[in-house]
Parts: sequence; C-alpha cells; structure tokens
Amino acid sequence: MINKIKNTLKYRQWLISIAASIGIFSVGTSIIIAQSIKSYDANVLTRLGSVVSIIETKLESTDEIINRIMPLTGMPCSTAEHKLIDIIVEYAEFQTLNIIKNNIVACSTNSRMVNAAYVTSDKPNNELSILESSVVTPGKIIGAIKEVHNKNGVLVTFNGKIFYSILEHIDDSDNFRIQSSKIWFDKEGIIHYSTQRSNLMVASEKYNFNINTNVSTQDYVNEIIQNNTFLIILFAVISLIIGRYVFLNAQKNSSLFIMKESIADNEFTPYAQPVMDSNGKLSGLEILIRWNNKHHGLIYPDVFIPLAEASGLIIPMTTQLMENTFNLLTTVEKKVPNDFHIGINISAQHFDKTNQQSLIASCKKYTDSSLNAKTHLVLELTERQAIHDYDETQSVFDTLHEMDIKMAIDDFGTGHSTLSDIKNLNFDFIKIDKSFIDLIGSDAIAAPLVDNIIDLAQRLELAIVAEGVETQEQLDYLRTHNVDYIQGYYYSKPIPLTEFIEQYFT
Ligand code: G
Ligand code: G
Ligand code: MN
Repeated sequence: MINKIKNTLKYRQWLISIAASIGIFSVGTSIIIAQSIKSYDANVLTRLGSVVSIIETKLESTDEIINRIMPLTGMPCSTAEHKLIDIIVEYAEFQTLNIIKNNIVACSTNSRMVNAAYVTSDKPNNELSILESSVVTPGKIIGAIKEVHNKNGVLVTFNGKIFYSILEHIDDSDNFRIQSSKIWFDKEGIIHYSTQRSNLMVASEKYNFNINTNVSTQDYVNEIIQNNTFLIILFAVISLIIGRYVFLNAQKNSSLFIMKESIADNEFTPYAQPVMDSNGKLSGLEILIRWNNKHHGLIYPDVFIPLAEASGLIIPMTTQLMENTFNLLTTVEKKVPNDFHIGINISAQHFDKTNQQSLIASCKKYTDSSLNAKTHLVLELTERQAIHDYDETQSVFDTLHEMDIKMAIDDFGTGHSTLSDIKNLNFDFIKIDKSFIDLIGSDAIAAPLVDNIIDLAQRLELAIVAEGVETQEQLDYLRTHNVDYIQGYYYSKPIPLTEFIEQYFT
C-alpha cells in the first residue's frame, strides 16, 4: 500500500540522490584533479629551476676570469696569449678566451678566433648570449659573454655542452628546452630557431636564458591515474553511500510529508474491536487506528506507526484519534452501557517531557465530557517499546490516575518491562499478548507457558484481558483460568467505529 505512495515519489527521490552522488563525486574529483595538476606542475617547475641554477653555477667564474684577463688587454698578443692559455686550463667550462681590439678578436686561446670573431657594440656587457658557433665549432651551440669598453675588452666563450649535458642527469627532462632569445635546443644540442616557448618555464634571473617544457593533458592524466586512482574510487564509493543516504532520507521525508497532509485531511480513522467479559457480554472496545488514504485506500498501522513514532507524528495523530473517538461515542452516549471501557493505544513518546501535556490535554477533554460519567478511559502502553524516562512516566501515570484514567500494559509477555516496573507504575489492566493465547491447544511443551503467564498476571492482582482469542477452545480455557476479559476475532475483527456503533449501540 505505502509502496504505491513511494512509487509516485520514486522519480523525485532518484533524481535527488543521483544529483547528490554526481555532485559530490564531481566536486571531489575536481579537487583531486586540480590538486594533482598543481603538484605535478610544482614538481616540473622544481626540476626546471634546478637546471637553471646548475647552469648559473657553471657561469659563476665568468666575472672572475674577465677580471683576470682585463689587465692583459694592453699587452702584445704574443705575451697575452700565453697568459690566456695559462688561465683557460684552470677552468673546464670555457671554450675560448679572447682579447678584443676594435670590436674584433685580436688575441685568443684559439688562433682561428683571431680576426674572425667580433662583437657588436649594441649588446650590453656581461650578458650571456647563446648562439650558433661560426668559427671554432661551426653549427654547434656556444655561449658568449663580453666586457668591452670603447671597442676594447674581453670576450669569453663556452662550449654549449655545459648547457645541455646537464639534462642527462635530470629525471624526465626529454621535453626540456633551453631557450635564449631566438634559439632553443634540447638535450640533443640541436639548434632550433624559434621564439615560441612551452607552457611551464623558469627563467634565470642573472642571465638571458630560460628552461621550459610542455606538459600535455596526457601527462596529467597519467599522473592522476598513477597516484590518485584509489582516492577517486574512494570518492566514488563515498558519493554512492551519500547518494543512498539521501535516497533513504528523501523516501522518509516524502512519506512523512504525506502523513502530515493526511493528519490535516483527517484521514486517520478509529476502528474498534469489542472486548467481552467472561460471560460474553460487551464490556468495552479497543480503538485501533487505520489510515484511510484518498489515493491508496486502507493502510494498516504496522506500516505507518513505526514511522509516526520515529518522527513524532504519533502525538498529533493520537490527539486527533482520541478526539474523533470521543466525538463519535458522545453521539450514542445514552446507549453506551455503564462502566464501558474505551481502550486507546499510546506510545512511550507520550511520556517525554515535550509530549506529556498533549496526552493530558486529550484526557482532560475526555474527563470534562459527559462520556466520563458512564465510561472509563484506558490507555494501553505496549511492552514492545522501552520506556524512555522511568521517572517522567511514573509522574504522568500519577497525574492520569488522579484524573481517574486507567492504564493497561499491552502485549504483556513480549517486551521490556520487569515485574518491578509493572508494580511501581500501578497499571490497572494486563493485556496478555496474542502469541501466548495462540499456544492454547497447541503442543504439550508450549502449554505450560500459557499457564505461567496467566499465573504471573494474576499474581500482579490486575484485571486481565486476553488478546487475539479466535477459538472456542481458547475461550473455554481462559474462562476456566478465570481470565476476566476476552478480545479477539472469536467475537469480532476490528471494524470502523461508526460500524461498531451501529452494531452495538442502535
Ligand atoms: O489492528 P492492528 O493491526 O491494528 O494493530 C497493529 C499494531 O498497531 C498493534 O500493535 C497496535 O497496538 C498498534 N496500534 C493500533 N492503533 C494504534 C494507535 O492509535 N496508536 C498506537 N501507538 N499504536 C496503535
Ligand atoms: O494494540 P495491540 O497490539 O494489542 O493490537 C492488537 C492487534 O491484534 C491488532 O493488530 C488487532 O487487529 C489484532 N487482533 C485482535 N484480535 C485478533 C485475533 O483474534 N486474531 C488475530 N490474528 N489478530 C487479532
Ligand atoms: Mn492495544
């Protein structure tokens, strides 16, 4: 029955929970992906940066060597060149050392440089130029730094290998490019003329070059797969769990929503089952709630009472049920026999601080009404639920007893209460659970259980109601054991209270 209601809401429920799952998963994976890209980039930049600083260290001795050569510029080349050769052997990274006169190499450690290599005045001093060699190693990369004043000075050149041989020692540097002005080269040392550079770059602060590399989407994907598969799967699982939670919650909320509406529409109606005395004379009734839903017909309490109790809706539901019951019975008040018992089921929640007043108010309405003169109100508290706060319950019991309201322990034998609880709470009736009545006339092993439970009930010196009596055999047995009241299909199933009134009170 309730499934039909749920079906109408399924679509919305699925939508919400799938959206929640996908939403959480997307946010989670986006964070993981962004984090991975960031850390991958940072790692690459660190490696680029280390190449830059290694190259800078190799160029470190340039200032010193230029300062050593500068005093030689005034000497004749025959003297100067010997000194230049003495200097160059001390430094591995230099290819040639040269003295410039009139912007052209005049003296050099390599004779081919003389009168062949020149400097241009427009380039600033002490700046690194990386270029293609035309004199000593034509076609290969060299580095050059000059310091020339008034067309005279010093020029030093480096073997290009000092730049790219480093890459051999750096992990994953296949795509690293060393770039300066208009040229770049990679670890192969082949010159490319292009100013285009890749997306990640670290530039030297001191010299005119940078190291850059391209990171492709594929690199990021590989990185994520390698390091974050587990996290992503974990997020997928978490998203599914949350999705399921949302799904169940949506289900609960939608049922609750319908239930609230139904209280407003007065869809919860009282059914009644007669309770007879041992002579078979009508002595009372038990009100059993039914949900008469406009779309789905009659719904039984075992479906909605647990949800009503869990959500607290049981409180307004009971208030309404009691009011409806009292109103209907008042209409036939004159036909109701004296001492008639009206049984109402209540829940443990009714004794919580926040709900007590609601129960007491409903009872007050009863005691203030004319029904009170000839009937007894009996509140049935089930043993199946545990009592939340024993002291609170006891004080409400006292209040109710002062109002002459009677209390029954329902489903006796099935639940939580210990005998001392029952004694202290001052019940007036005991309703023996149907499961014990069912044992009557069954087998020899089970039968003593029934005797024991009846015996126990009698020792408590309370009036006893047997529930779920269906057969003559059960009835006879209960009569011989002096059980006071009988309730069950033997006499009648629960029927709408209106029908009950028609049947018994007209
Ligand atoms: O007739 P039956 O199927 O009605 O009842 C099923 C269960 O629902 C029983 O355990 C009964 O105590 C409980 N029940 C029926 N009506 C009410 C009610 O109005 N309030 C509470 N709390 N329980 C009820
Ligand atoms: O509140 P309580 O748990 O006592 O509710 C009694 C329950 O037992 C209700 O569900 C009611 O419909 C059911 N009931 C009452 N008499 C009989 C009976 O003779 N046989 C069966 N099977 N159920 C019964
Ligand atoms: Mn009951």
